[in-house]
Amino acid sequence: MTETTLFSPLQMGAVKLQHRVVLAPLTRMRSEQPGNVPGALMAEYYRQRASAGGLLISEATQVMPTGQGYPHTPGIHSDAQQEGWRKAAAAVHSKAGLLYIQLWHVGRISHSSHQPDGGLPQAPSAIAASGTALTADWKSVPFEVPRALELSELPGIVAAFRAGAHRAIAAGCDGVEVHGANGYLLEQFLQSRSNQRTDQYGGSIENRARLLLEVVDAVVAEIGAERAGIRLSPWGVANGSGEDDPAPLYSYVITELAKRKLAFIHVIEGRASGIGRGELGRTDGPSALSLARPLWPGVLIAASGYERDTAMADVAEGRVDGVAFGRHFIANPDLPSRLKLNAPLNPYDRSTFYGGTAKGYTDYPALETV
Ligand code: 8OZ
Repeated sequence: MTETTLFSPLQMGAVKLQHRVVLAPLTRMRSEQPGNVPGALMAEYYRQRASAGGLLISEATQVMPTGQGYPHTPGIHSDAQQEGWRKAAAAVHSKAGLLYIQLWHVGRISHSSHQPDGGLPQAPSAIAASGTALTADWKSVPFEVPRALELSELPGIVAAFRAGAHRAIAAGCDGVEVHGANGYLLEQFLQSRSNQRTDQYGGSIENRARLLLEVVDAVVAEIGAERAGIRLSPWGVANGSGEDDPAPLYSYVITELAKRKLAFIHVIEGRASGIGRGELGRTDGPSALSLARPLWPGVLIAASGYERDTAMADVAEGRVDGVAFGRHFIANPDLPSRLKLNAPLNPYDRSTFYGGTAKGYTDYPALETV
């Protein structure tokens, strides 16, 4: 039997990947205004990063206006946004790549300036996140105390994720990833620090996992499990998230997800907790991969500060099936071939990660032009 490597093909639900180098979902805040519409610049960014049989997971994309938490993040709830994603998907397909849309609701990580009615962000409970929100006019301000969602509002949120999945496929995208990580709404429900509800969506692990599983079931009913994945960050600390003992909670969640036969689970390893905010590199924490592997028989993708050698080793040793790269993929549009060739990587410029223009977005050179 030939050894499985980072460059071996992989059947993942409905699609066959030709290698295992995945574009991680990366917030870049460059959608067109007004309307948070993916434009030609975004299509070009994804086109540059596409490769034959290579999986690209889109930046987090709000499924409803109240689910937005940052300026200029794209949505997938309007016809114009769907049309924008159609152009991005076509651009990726022109290079035989695959585009999955990450479906997102930020919950309490919003600010009233993003809310359509100027009201408070919504969350499981009226508990503010620690840290600062980024307002619609790009100012950092302390998080507001969110409004606890009424029980009667939850079906609307589930329906918005379902509608987002429908629009993603209607736009020609290949699948979706439900954002269940990094302190956003679905994780706020999962974790007891942000969920103090006393109804059937709070308290026990089963209750806290209910909304996330309802969202997954709705997405699966809409587009099929073979086109749906989910991202989780069991030991993450982003956006004030956290669970005192994540293992029992996430063991339950992953066991339930296994029954649903999703195309993939995508975990953020604890060593990159707080990813997007800095250069964390701890290696002493518990491993989401070790937790998930025995409970999850399907495709497992991981992200967090991977380099070529660690990615190659984790795949070769069977710890993971695919590896998502963020910062290196920002700076290297042709990352899969660079890794295959063991070519040098362009350095990334953190100052252009969020917002702005083509600078630091579509102007990183590919290998031929270096
Ligand atoms: C960095 C900045 C803004 C949003 C995440 C969607 O952490 C994000 C995000 C990252 O999942």
